[in-house]
Formats: sequence, structure tokens, C-alpha cells
Amino acid sequence: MAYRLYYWPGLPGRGEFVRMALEAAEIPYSEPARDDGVEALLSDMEKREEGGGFAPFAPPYLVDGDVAVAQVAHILTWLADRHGLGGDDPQTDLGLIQLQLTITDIVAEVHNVHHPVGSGAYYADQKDEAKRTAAQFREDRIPKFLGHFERAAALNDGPFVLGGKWTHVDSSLALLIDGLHYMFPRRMAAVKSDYPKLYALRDAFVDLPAIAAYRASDRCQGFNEDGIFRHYPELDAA
Ligand SMILES: N[C@@H](CCC(=O)N[C@@H](CS)C(=O)NCC(=O)O)C(=O)O
Repeated sequence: MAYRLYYWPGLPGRGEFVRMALEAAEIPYSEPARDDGVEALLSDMEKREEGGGFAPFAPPYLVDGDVAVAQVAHILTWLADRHGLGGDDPQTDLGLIQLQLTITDIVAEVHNVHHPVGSGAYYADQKDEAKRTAAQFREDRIPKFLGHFERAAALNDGPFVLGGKWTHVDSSLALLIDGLHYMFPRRMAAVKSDYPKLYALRDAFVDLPAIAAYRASDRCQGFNEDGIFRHYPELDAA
């Protein structure tokens, strides 16, 4: 039975981290909310919440038969285990999971840039705070996180973290780089040359035939201002 990926329709969002790995590995999946509308997600979540098991707190979550797994990093390491998208030994897998969780951290900070006061409030009502948060994120957090990921990308001979084989960390790093470029085009253009290994990793990943085909398909949604990576020009600067 093919996996079912549950996520909000109409935005790439955190669901895209899961799609990237599924698409690159050519693992079949369906998306009920994309095909049948948001009600398919809401009713499934409600059913799980009332069902007495370990219900997902929020999408994305991936379903295979009776098993449903939420949390992007958890989903990806589950897929890695089942489909060989990790390393060849436990120590390497621990390192990859650590990196994936660090990607979870920066994604949370990215969301916090445009919603520094609260997720429940409109961006328009927290623009001043967002400007202050964005300045700090651009100046301090982007170099700190990307410097860390650059060192990971340089661990082997490239282009990927483990060398020639891509893993769930590479698919997430490639999406992270593209998302940050969409959100902060001026800042990312200014710092790009500081991270040659990371950009080589990103380029090698998007050049994978399965990812090139995905990006050319109508399954691939562009970034937009409903997702995690949002382009608000007033939050960007070199
Ligand atoms: N840490 C979780 C975050 C999940 C999450 O925040 N999902 C968002 C959409 S991207 C959501 O629907 N949140 C609803 C909420 O927090 O109430 C993950 O990485 O999957």
C-alpha cells in the first residue's frame, strides 16, 4: 500500500521536506488533502485524535496502513530506516538525525521571523517585531546555521554529506537553501560564496533525475506567503 501524506493543501510548507525525500527516492505516495480538499486532512486528524492512539499534533504526518507518524524529522528518519535513506552504521545515523533535528530548529526560527509575536496573529499585526527578528536572523542566525551545515557538507568528498550517496539530510538541506533564497534573496546572494559545499550539495540534489522531474511536475508547488518560507521584501537586506 502506498504512503499517504497528510498536509495542508495549497502550500509547500513543512510537507515539502517529506515530499523531497519521497520524490528523490521514487517512493509512491498520495496526498488526500491535495486531491480531495482540506476536509480530508481535518476529518482524518479528528478521527485520530478521538481514536485513543498516539494522534499527530499537527501535519505533516505520513500514514502507512495502521501506522501514522508525525514530526518532519521523525517521518524522515522512519523513511530512512525503511528505504535506506540514511547511513550504513548507527554512529553515522545518529549524526544524520542530529543534523535533521538542527534543520527542524532553523525551520522553527524561520517561521518565527514572520510570526515573532504569535502564530495565531496575522503577519500584518506583527510587522515591526518581524523586522527586528528578521534583522537578527539574517545577521546572526543564517551564518551560524549555514556555517554548521557547510562543515557537515565538507565531511566527505561531496557532493552530499556522506559523499556520493544522498540521504534525508541532503534532501532537507537542499530545500532549506532554496527556501532561504526565496525568503531572503538579497541576504542569500550576499552570503552564498561563504558556503560552496552546501551550494554544491543543493545543486547535486536538484540535479537528481527524480527531483528534476518532480520540480517540472504539477505536484511541485512554488513557495508562497502561506508557507514557512515567505518573501516579504521589507524583511530582507544584504
Ligand atoms: N515540529 C513539527 C511542526 C509541525 C507544525 O508546526 N505544523 C504546522 C504546519 S507547517 C501546523 O499545522 N501547525 C498547527 C499548530 O501548531 O497548531 C514538525 O516538524 O513537523
